[in-house]
Amino acid sequence: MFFNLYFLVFLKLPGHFACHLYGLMHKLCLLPLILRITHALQLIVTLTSSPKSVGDIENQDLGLVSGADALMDALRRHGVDTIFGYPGGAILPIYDALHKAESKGWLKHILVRHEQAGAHAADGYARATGKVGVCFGTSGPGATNLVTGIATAQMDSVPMVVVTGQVPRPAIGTDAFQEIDIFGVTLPIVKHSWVVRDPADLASVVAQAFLIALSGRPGPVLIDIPKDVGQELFPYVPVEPGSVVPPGFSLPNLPDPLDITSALDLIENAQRPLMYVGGGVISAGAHKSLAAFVKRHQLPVTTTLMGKGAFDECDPLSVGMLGMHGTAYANYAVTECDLLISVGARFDDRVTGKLDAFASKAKVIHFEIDPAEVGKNRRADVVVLGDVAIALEMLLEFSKQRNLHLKTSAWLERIHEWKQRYPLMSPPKDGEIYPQEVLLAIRDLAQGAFLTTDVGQHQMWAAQYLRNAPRQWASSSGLGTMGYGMPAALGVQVALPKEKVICIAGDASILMNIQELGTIAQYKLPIKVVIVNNQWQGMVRQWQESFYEERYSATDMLPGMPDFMQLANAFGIGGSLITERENLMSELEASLNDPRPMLIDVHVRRGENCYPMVPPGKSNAEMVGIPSYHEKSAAISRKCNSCGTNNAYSNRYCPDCGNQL
Ligand SMILES: Cc1ncc(C[n+]2csc(CCOP(=O)(O)OP(=O)(O)O)c2C)c(N)n1
Ligand SMILES: [Mg+2]
Repeated sequence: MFFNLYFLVFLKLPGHFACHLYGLMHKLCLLPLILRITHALQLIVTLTSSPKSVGDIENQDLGLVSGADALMDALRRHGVDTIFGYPGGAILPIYDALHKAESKGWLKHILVRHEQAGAHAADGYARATGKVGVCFGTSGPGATNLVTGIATAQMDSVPMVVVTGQVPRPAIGTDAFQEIDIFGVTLPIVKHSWVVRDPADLASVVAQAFLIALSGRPGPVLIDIPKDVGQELFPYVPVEPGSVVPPGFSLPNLPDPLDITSALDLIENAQRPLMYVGGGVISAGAHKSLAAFVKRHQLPVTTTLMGKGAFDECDPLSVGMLGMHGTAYANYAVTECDLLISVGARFDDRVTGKLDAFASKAKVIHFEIDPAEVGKNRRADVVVLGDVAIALEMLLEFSKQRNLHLKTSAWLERIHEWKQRYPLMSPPKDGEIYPQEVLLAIRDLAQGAFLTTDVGQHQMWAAQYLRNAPRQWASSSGLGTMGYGMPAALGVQVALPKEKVICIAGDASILMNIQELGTIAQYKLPIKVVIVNNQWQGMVRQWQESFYEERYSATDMLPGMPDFMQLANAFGIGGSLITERENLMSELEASLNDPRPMLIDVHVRRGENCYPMVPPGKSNAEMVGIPSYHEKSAAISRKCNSCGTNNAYSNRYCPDCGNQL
């Protein structure tokens, strides 16, 4: 058993360096000693922490400061540059301090039009940057409006600090105006939470909040601050980031070399290994180590919806996304593999389908940071607990030392055949605009863009057809929150003003946070919102068609569908309506390149279904909606100029190397 090394993780050393250092210390038996010293140093820092100069607060010789001013100082010390929020009575003292902080240029506040959107914006900011997203809301309805955003972040392990105003301390428990026990309401959906009853605790709570939100498996934390705590003057003592270690808190252990060795034993003996990669690889910044390992050993890689971008989907080793709407070849690969190497993924039911049929021929290695995930859905033969970036570096180093040579070519050839036989559907080239075509057009026109999505068929098509780098994809995966896409895009664009940000929206989802067009207009955020408009709650309609004998209960969005162009106009942003196939490319190109915020409404074929699909309760191999081999083989006729493989004629992109045909 090994000990935590706070300093390695805090310093975020490059994985290979940490790995060597770790090995060396291990050899010299220095680990326990160093641990004790760092622990002691941390305690000393905590107790004697002398404030660094930030803004005016220190210049007042740490005289009396309001709780709200102390909060601003503490946030600033933790590198916060942007807060998304909405004010109200109980949070007024904090907004007053924010006003001062903003005028000094410490922080920027983005006024969203609904607290839920503020939480999603903070979430988008965090996913795109890897930093903690911060949002504010007032007590009562402001706080309850945040709940969906907090749950969305919790399900997808997104680091967030949520600050809510609360009624004054004497009023707590009296059913006071706008009193809600938001601490109680959110208990199951936060990583940790506090009600701050003494302003003197604020600095320490903020330090703990950031530490907890970011460390280990990231997640949202909540700080509930009664109004009078924000108002009270007290002798403020600033606390430096990372200098307060909450009771019972420990950073994840470093991966155990013995587990890495056991993992390599399994990998060495596998005939048909498959890497199964989730969002943990992105949040750990482990994508480079992953690529180095899989390329050296020629391992095929499938990614989850959260893991999209963790491995280059244009690489021949990629088999794309697996699961309910994954590629046929990923689902066949996971069905046939004899070793599944899971990295930062959690065997979610949308991935596994029928659990006992999932990778049923395979042994499992589980690289995981959160002990609670181990064995939760699928028993693993080898578990490597700890930071996956360090674990993958160790895996690579150990495999080099062992001179490991895997023979995966026959297995890769088999996967290659599946890719050729069962590529993703290619939309016809005439008639109505197919929704898939919209995504293919965006792929052509906006390479390198940051992408966010709403929830539904368009989300799955976006996952299937679009390509992105790590942190360039934000989609509510675990909770599946309609209305996530546009506010998340807003958060991404605020964080990265120079980047192209595109929200792929559904016509039903977009209406759930449509008011954010106002925020986009106010801050002139040049986001492009593309509505894949099938005038249905398409995904639910598909289920009704497939499993409820076409009884379309409450899913038709045509009645009451707004004129999105008039809406864009009313909010003062650009609009573009695309209804004809001939105009799709040219109008989309013009709109995506327009410097203004744009609402782009593309009318697509109404009843199109999203395939492949693993029906509920079925195994991944039982997916429906893939063309038969016979149909496909008749059409194989185009050679890819880049990698030379034969392709179905209708393919726009080579499923093998990702190049345009
Ligand atoms: C807040 C919320 N309510 C309900 C659902 C259930 N749901 C999942 S997809 C979907 C339809 C989405 O329709 P749209 O946004 O038009 O996307 P499409 O499937 O048509 O592409 C619904 C209602 C959900 N995921 N989130
Ligand atoms: Mg729709």
